[in-house]
Amino acid sequence: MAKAKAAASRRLKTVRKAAAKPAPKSKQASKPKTAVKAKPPAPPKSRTDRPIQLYYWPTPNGWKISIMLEECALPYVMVPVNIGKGEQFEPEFLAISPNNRMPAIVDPAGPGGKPISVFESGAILQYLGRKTGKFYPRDERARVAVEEWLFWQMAGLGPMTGQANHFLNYAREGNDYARKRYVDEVHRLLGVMNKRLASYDYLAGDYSIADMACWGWVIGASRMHDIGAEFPHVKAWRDEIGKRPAVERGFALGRALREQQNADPKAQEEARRVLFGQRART
Ligand SMILES: N[C@@H](CCC(=O)N[C@@H](CS)C(=O)NCC(=O)O)C(=O)O
Repeated sequence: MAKAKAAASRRLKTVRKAAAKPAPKSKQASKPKTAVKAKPPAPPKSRTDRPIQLYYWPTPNGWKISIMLEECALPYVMVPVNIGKGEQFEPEFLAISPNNRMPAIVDPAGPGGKPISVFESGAILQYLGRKTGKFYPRDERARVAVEEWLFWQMAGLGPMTGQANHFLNYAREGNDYARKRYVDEVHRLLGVMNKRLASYDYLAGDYSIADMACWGWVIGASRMHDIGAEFPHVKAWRDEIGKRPAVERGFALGRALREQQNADPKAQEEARRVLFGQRART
């Protein structure tokens, strides 16, 4: 894992160097003064030569992007960011994700063929959707529908389920009010989703980045509420999406890393110290 990270960090440095110093045009155009035997031009690099780097840990926010990359069959390499060990605070990572949160990506073949980094899972999904033309329609009405449900996830379902999980699993003592507030809010949101899915197969009509954004969070919310009994349309949607081969692969990415950490009480203790009680760092 450390090796993969070091290699990715080297790649990132190279990528930045290339981005910072484009070859001057005059140099690109210059011709050798003396006649030399012309070499055949190098073949154009295939997309697999320049995979997207996915900075990732297996959580609902990370799965959104591994699922989208799998759905689009985009070549990528996963760079583990062990958030339980504080790797999200490493300067190399903060340079691409200043909020010290994963996921983030570096696409060496960004706009104009130059590298670009993107943080925030919603922005990454939109970027990949625009790049590939998949799961993010161009038609304005269809796009607005996707964005409504994408932002609904980013501002509602994700944060509320995250808070509910915190108070259910990590801060039980004396927090009845907070626990009820967030668990209720997740219940309300599942109700909104259930109504929508009673009339539509997917949140925005067709399967889209909005569904990919919500799916992992519904997996988490399913541990809080009996969705089979109360929200049958959400359950049917969850189960159907879960059977998609790309979703299975994206969901499985890095699972062993997390299981390893969960099985180690010392690592869990360290993760709590790193993840909870964060304040601004100078
Ligand atoms: N709004 C961000 C949230 C990302 C986020 O909260 N990631 C968590 C894991 S799910 C993380 O990196 N936590 C590290 C930390 O708390 O220091 C996004 O959607 O990308």
